Amino acid sequence: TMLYTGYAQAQHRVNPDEIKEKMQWFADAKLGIFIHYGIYSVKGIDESWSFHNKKISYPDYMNQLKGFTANQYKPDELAELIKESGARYAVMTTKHHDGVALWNSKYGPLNVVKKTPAKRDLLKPLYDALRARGVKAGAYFSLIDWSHADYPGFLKDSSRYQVSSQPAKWAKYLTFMNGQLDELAKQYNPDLWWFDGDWEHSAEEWNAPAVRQKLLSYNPNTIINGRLQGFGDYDTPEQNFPVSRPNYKWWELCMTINDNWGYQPQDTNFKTPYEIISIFTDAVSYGGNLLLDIGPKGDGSIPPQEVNMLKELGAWNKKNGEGVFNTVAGMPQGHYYGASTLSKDSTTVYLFVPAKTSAPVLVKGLKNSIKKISVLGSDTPLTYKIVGKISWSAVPGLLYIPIPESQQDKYISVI
Ligand code: JFZ
Repeated sequence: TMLYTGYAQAQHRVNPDEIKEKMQWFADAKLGIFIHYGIYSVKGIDESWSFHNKKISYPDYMNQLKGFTANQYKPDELAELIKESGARYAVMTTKHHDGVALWNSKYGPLNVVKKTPAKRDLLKPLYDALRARGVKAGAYFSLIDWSHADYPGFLKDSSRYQVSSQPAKWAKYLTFMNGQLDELAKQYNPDLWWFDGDWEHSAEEWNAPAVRQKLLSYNPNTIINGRLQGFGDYDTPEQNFPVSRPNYKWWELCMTINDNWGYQPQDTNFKTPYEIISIFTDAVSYGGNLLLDIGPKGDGSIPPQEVNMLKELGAWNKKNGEGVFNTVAGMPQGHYYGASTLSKDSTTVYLFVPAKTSAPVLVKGLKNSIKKISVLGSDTPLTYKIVGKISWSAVPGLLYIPIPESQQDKYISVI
């Protein structure tokens, strides 16, 4: 029996050396906000999966189109909230597995402009508002489209066909899908593409290398997530937190604030700010990013608990962000029993210390001399003690740092 879980690292078919430059903003960004917004938020049910899993009939699911007003959808306020959280990029669901596009696609009738009372493009104003604030704009796009007549149907339906048995039908689907990708690329020029649903078909069936090439031809600096059957730029260990440092250079943990991606009123299992900040700093200490999800209500307003979470995160980042943004992964395990990061020039170590820590923090195996130890947000230097230093040896000894409670953060202090 295993006492621990890992996560399966995706196969990577892109040479990291060739994408290093364009990946720099992503490596420095650390925090992104994921937005799952779609007609599923009208009834507050599972995005797409509810009809796929037959919890609701397909017609009843699509009836939500009629109730999708987006009349409280305020892209400027949303972008402001995202900016305030400290996030440097946001990823918006342009189309989920249900096939409902959030822009006025000329490919097929199923979009919120043509089919809902919202009657307008929901992407453009958000992307503009984000960019106006220096926040990168990402597009989530589901490769799967369970509403399209040429797609091999719902997973559980007997109508599902094999691509190899109906190549012409599949080719029609790919034309449609690529048409939508062209529209998104031309109209919004995403800084990042967040593909989803690649598991239903192989790289060959998706034509994944061609999709990648096409998007890069529109924008050579665009970043593509890992869910393109290995033809993406970074890894995505969803919900499962990696217990050791992933060996692919760039990765992003995506996570919900409660237990669902989209808005669901009965789900009140919200993580606490402490939990989110510890997950966030843990990810950063392993060299990764956190993509934290919010699910606007059907009318577009953001649930108050999520607004509050983003504000708490923002306040924490304002005070402690020096230890997070533009840093690199911290010390290998064994030096310190917790998360740490390093400044890019390797002159500063940042230690993350949970609130109300009464025992002195212990750091082992430091090589360099110490200039100063302090808590972010406080000017008073901390006193510390070196134990076990042998005068004639290069072994640096143990460093003990007591942290007065008066100087501690209410969630996680950065030393
Ligand atoms: C997918 C979607 O099906 C889901 O609705 C949501 O949009 C989420 C962000 O992405 O779900 C997944 C995809 C991959 C894993 C788990 C759920 N995974 O790799 O563990």
